Amino acid sequence: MTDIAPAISPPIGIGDAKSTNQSVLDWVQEVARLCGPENIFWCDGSEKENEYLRGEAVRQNILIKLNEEKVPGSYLHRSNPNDVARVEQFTLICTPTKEEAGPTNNWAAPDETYTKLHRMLKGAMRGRTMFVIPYIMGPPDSPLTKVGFEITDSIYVVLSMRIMTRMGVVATKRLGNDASAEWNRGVHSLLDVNPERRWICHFPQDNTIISVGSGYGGNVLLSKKCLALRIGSYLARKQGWLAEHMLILGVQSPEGRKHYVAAAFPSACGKTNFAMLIPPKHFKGWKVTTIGDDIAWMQIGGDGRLYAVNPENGYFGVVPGTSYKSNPNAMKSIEHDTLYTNVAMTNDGDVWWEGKDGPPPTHAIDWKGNDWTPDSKEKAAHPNSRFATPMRNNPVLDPDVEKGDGVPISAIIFGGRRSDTMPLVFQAFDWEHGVYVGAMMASETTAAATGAVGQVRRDPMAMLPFCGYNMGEYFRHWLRTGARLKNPPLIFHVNWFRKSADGKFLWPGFGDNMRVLKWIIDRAEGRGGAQKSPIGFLPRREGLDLDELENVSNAAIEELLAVQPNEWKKELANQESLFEKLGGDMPEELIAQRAKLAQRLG
Ligand code: OXD
Ligand code: MN
Repeated sequence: MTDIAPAISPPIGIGDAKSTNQSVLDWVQEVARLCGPENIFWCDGSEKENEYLRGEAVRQNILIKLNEEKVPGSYLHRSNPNDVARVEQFTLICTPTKEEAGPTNNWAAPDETYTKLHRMLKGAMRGRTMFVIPYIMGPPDSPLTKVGFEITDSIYVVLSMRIMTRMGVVATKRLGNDASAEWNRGVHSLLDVNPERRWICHFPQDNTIISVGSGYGGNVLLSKKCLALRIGSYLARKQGWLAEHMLILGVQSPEGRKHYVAAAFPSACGKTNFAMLIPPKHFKGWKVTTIGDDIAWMQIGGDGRLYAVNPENGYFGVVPGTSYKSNPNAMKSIEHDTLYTNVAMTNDGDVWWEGKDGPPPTHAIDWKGNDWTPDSKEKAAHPNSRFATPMRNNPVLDPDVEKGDGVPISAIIFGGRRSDTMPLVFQAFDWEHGVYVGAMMASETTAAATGAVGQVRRDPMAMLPFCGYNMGEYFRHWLRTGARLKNPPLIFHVNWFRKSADGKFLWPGFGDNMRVLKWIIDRAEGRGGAQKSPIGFLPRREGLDLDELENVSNAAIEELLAVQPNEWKKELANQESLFEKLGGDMPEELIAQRAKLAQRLG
């Protein structure tokens, strides 16, 4: 399968939705002059356009149409095997000074970087079509919503952006004709999909992104990690709101009381699963609904509470491990109208991956396009294979997902993948302590980014790869936001991944996480007991509803809730790496929080 394709020649009425905003026209012309495409395709986001582009993508061998009966309206894309994940080492924040990007980001000087990128882009789209994608992030009538334009030479990007964003006319309307209006400029070119010429560059001051040399979603759907998080976090600090790597879910009690929570977990740590959780049988009448599975934009409402919107329009989730057992709502969401990347295909044109329900097929074509059988040494689906599916496919989509003002957040949850140290759940004493807890988040790395898997790394608020400015300033922004909140959400930390001494997970996770969520909601309602510990408030065993929880012994629960002083002393020492890295950028408040924790641990 190929990523790079020759220019297409759309019929009249397709690809001609030229912008009427002069600043967009000028920019498109400038990029076209540089990249030299054969033609320019202005997207309008219509169904007619979508059909046409999907047809072209199949014809050009960029997509394979899957079995219409098994997975209606769905397609498979195979990326270049050298291009299967985000590339954090080639992701740059280009601010005028290195200090603005801060010590946790890769910094490069804007002028030099523009020059380098322009050199790479010169003539890069020769013989190709240059697509112009107008899109918005956020519900159409939200004050938080941002307009973006992405230029790309990849049909796969256009088709993915149509799922992941509100694209086309809705965006050109929102922007209007004001040439001075704020909008994000995104330029993407596959170049020759060469890891040596792969750069994902952000210019926060210019509200500009340039991504070259990759076709992988997280690097090239510029709406997502690039705009909604990296540029978004920069704008959020400037404009007084929060752009976070968080899912947003609604949880309703049998009596009809509803709460929303936002939760930050690092990539591939179960955000999508948590956002679509199905409560166990014992929780009859409880209902969990999804606002978003990856990104939250949050602002302070008139009542002093924090309100969140999901800027996205679809889910770009990790496929392997998804099953009717682990996440039935995700399975229902991806049964139709889904764009798959790097999964395996069965003989009858269905999709397959490790961890899917039922036995493996006796033969399939693996993610690289090779024959595969259960005896093959290689995985059939890449560990970071993905689905892109419209959020409207989700059977538990929250009815308020389009609410422009957002939904009120009762609790914020931080969490990582930790084999030890971190108990199942604890509550921070207050906002400032909660910011410290979030700032000290750590997690074992996953396949979502290139590099070693399974190593514990500090990932503050799950934003290490996504914070578009100095992390110390980001913590300060969080501290300041707390001071502005009359009714701040409570802050919690969870860990679904703690293991016993013999390496087995102590907690079943998935639907049973409802038991932890219930305690969190109880706390938010001012009910629900807790015991004070050195690290925060912990549930007492009887404070967690564990009825009908199978195969988890009392000893396991005790282990799950334990705070081991020796592990915590190690944790405190490990935190030093982040304090050292941030040096003078680390806010005083967090230095003091760490000292207080050390004191409490004795
Ligand atoms: C994602 C990621 O794709 O965090 O959401 O990598
Ligand atoms: Mn993510």
